[in-house]
Amino acid sequence: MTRTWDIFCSVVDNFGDIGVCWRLARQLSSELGQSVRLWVDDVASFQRICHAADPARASQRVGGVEIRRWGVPFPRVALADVVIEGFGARLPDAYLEAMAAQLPHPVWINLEYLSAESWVEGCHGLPSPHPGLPLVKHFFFPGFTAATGGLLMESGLAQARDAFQRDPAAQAAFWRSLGLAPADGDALCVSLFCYDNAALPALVEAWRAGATPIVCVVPEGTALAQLSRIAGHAIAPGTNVNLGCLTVRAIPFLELEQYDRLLWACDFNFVRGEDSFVRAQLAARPLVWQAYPQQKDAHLQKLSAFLERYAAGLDADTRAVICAFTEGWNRASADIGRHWPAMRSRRDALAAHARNWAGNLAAGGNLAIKLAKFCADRLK
Ligand code: TRH
Repeated sequence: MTRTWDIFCSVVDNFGDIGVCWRLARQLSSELGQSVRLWVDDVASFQRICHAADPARASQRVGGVEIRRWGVPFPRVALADVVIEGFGARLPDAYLEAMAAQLPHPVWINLEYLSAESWVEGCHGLPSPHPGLPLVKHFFFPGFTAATGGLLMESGLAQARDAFQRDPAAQAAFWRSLGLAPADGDALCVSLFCYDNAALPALVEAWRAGATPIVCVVPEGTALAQLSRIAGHAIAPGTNVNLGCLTVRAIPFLELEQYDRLLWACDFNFVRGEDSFVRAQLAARPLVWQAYPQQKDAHLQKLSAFLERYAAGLDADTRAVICAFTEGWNRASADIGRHWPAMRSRRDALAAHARNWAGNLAAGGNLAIKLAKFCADRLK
């Protein structure tokens, strides 16, 4: 049954929140036939991941979704059947009051951040009554097990990925679309998307002085700015820089679909936050995750919980290698370069594991489908 949905997204400082909200909006609309309106307070950031969006327009349709600029004052609009606040984005007061006045009340969901921690299973789906209004919000947690909300995965994704990864011509066409030649056969191709990381200079040094060539493809942003500082000069998107065995290929920030292809095309992907982290897992290639840094190092707990799940299926030696490297990366270890050769030499085991892991991700469920069912049950 077609329902109306309002998804509210506040772009804090990065791209993860809008990346997730946009993916969800698109899938609800294109695959589940829902009528979706996405309210975003920063359409310019949205345009970076979706070029069809026009920041100058307060209202537009993109890919079947109505995109509305979320400004102040908030306009009077018809309420949706389902209201999603992305990651605790605070709903406009007028909208909230209208929700309380309307019967039946819309279903109200807070879409939470992803975590592999076990407490998520106990909190997924819990109700939270509003302190002053006759409204109940439900917490919907993405996650890796059937007792959570699952992960965002559009249908046909694995088939599209496999077709691309089997097709050297499609990969060459992708590299050409970025103005690049495919990396030489014996070079290891790595994509780099990270927060400012004090471990990066040591890793670059290990790559530079390594025994085998490495091509590091870096979209414009924090990582490229840090690499520029390490190189001692600005590295512009569209240019290459050679540092010993390392070639840095700077590229523009890509649209979501292109970024997926980059993840599919590389041998190792360094990713961060939430959405690139999930996409790298779905890319079925080895990954190194940098968790979004939180106060009191809370992110390190998230990291351990993920590594515990992710590395469980690996042999003991490879498990030790991926855990040591990823922990070093997240703890900004100046010693990270020492761990790289082991990662490099475990490439085949890590690649086989990444394929298995990607194949098993569906076991936790498809987030858009689970969310639609969760809401439909409450709208009955
Ligand atoms: O941008 P992020 O650091 O987002 C973070 C996290 O979501 C974090 O949980 C949140 O609290 C914080 O923002 C405010 O990393 P993330 O989650 O990987 O999102 C990046 C998005 O950008 C993702 O949707 C992929 C997309 N992307 C592109 O579309 N093109 C690119 O070239 C790159 C590098 C990324």
